[in-house]
Amino acid sequence: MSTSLSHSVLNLNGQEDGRASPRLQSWVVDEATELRDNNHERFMGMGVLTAVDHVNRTLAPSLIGMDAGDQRAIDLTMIDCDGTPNKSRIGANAILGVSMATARAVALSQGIPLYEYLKIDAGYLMPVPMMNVLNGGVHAQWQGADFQEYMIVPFGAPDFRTALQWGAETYHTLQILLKKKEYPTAVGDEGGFAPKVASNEEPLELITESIEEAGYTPGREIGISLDPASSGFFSDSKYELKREGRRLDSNEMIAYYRSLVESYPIISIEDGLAEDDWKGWVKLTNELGEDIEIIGDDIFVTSRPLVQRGIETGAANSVLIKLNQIGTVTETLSTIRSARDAGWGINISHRSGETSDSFIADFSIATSAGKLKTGAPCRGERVEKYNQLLRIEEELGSKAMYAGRKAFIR
Ligand code: 2PG
Ligand code: MG
Repeated sequence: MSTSLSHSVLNLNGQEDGRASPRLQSWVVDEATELRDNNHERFMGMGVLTAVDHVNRTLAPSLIGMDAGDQRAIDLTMIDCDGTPNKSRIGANAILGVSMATARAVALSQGIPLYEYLKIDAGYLMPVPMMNVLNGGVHAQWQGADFQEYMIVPFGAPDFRTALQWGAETYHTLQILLKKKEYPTAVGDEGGFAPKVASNEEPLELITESIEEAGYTPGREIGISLDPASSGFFSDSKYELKREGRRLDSNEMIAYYRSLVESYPIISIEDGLAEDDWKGWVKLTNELGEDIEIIGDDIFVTSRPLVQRGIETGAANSVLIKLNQIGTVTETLSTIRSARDAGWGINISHRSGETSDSFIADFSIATSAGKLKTGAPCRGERVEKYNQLLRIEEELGSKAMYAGRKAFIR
């Protein structure tokens, strides 16, 4: 019989014996460091030979001989080897690579799927795809909307494959609509279109129209999720909406979001306020948290203590989970557990810079997250995650359950 990861996951979260690892508890601070060579002779400084060297010369000697099935011990050993709060010495890219490869290797050696090996509870919940069909902000070189991501969320579909179909149809309907309006349909970093819209509201109109045009009901079958990534346009305590020629404070931003939520089928807003604007987040959650999910990405950076602070202060009701923000599988699971215990929503996420690795597709099922944000149905590195979910759903057959609307806590 295959073993699963559950025992070590429970331990790492301190749920069984009531104690969290002090080593895990003490790590807070910033996003984990992605170590680059900084040698401008190669790849404009972005090479990773140092990180690779750390895998071979520092991590390997410490890990060889350990039980690969004890993910927690493997990850804690690497955390100790690094010795910094944000993995800046060895590099989170080195550490996470080993952490994920370890899980994959054990799954392979046991002859079980990765999602099965990583599974932390019963059942197989297929995630609702959150598909970023219109890109703005830095992902569109600040040429389009100020808001970074406009996602369609086909939660009303009966299963994942149908959800993907609805999403792909809506995406291509949007393309036709943009062409009609003489917008270029070149895509941004996450495969969504990146038109030079006149306001941050215009994409919402375009997307709602596309959902209807594709034959679906906005708000009942397909919702909209926003990631304004507002830290990117926050300065001197103001949110600068260049596209609209306005500078708003937190309260005005919240009022703006309220008006958008009342006019469009928005079901969640991620990073509606900046990562340093904690007071604003509490107000935002008080104001809108009963109606929609208020998701924290930059503010929590997948760090358990920061999520804990968010829970205690009521700064959000949902968290975005990115493995490479924190740097090990163990710590990521620990953060998920804390958020889930507090009744928060869980959103597993890709990065704008991605590879075709599909670990997060399996991970979303293993953690019963119910939602996976991984871009438009376009560009190989995004589509591969969706393809992996199709394969898994097919393999699971009647055991697969589509998370649908209940993936959303609101
Ligand atoms: C985000 C992500 C992914 P990035 O802000 O949520 O969509 O983007 O990887 O650029 O942080
Ligand atoms: Mg984000």
